[in-house]
Amino acid sequence: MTLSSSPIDTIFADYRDRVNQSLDAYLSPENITNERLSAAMRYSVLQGGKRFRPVLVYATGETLGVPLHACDPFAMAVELIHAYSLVHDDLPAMDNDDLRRGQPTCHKAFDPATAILAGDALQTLAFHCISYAKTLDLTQKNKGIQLLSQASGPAGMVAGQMLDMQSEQQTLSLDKLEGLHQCKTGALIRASVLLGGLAAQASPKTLNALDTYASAIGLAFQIQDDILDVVSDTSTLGKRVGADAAHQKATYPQLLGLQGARQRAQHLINEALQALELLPNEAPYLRALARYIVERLH
Ligand code: GRG
Repeated sequence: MTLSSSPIDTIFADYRDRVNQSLDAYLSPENITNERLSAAMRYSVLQGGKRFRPVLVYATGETLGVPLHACDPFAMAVELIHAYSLVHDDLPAMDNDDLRRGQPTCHKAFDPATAILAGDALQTLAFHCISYAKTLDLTQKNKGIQLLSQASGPAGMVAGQMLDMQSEQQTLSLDKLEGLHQCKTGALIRASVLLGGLAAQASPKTLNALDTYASAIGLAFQIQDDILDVVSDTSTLGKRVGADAAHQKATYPQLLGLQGARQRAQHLINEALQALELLPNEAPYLRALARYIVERLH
């Protein structure tokens, strides 16, 4: 892979193909005996998606010189958690969305009860896939499970989702909105980078730098998502068509204006790029991913 000549989608196509193949095999109908559950799980994971979180795992691992196969279980696990969160987030009791990635949401294509169970099963498999990994030692498995459960559970994504629901129809302060998004979106993005560091058995100094990088890009990702919701018709079509009018949420553009939100995202990306200076090499893939966050159009 060369960075100078390729757009970001091409650069990271290898990583995306790799995780797609692993997920396809892992979710093979032979491994999941209930046909309807298997179909709903495969539908929710294998139909599109940028694979941004697995790409972060691989890019971090490769930056630190670890073979990609050592990153596979973590790359799969973060995507499984992400997929579960989207299935549950789309449910009538939450965001009540009809479309996801341009297709009917899982509860529309199947039914809400099946979507709940598919999400539950995807979440369980994320931890299963780390604990059974042949490429990780016991310490890596244990730390990986700790990192992922913290990021996705009541100290991370689930708490963020709860705060998000509680904040509907309210004007939040910027501090509160950032705290909410650090949990809801940022925690899993941060964990993806740190899991790449764990696969590479990175030093505490390197993990610290990765943490600063990852926390900054996690928040910038959400700010850009809010910006895209305002400026891009396709983003709106993909995510908000079925959303209930009552589910109006605070966003960065609302609080800071479009220009202010863009500036905040760029500031965070600069902070992330600066943190990478502490790594043992120039980390071109991680730099490219940070820039991609504020340049992406979907
Ligand atoms: C249900 C516990 C629970 C949590 C849900 C992440 C989340 C929490 C909800 C998603 C709501 C949302 C659209 C947030 C904006 C940022 C975000 C996570 C966008 C979707 O991620 P992408 O852009 O999606 O990586 P793809 O489709 O590319 O995988």
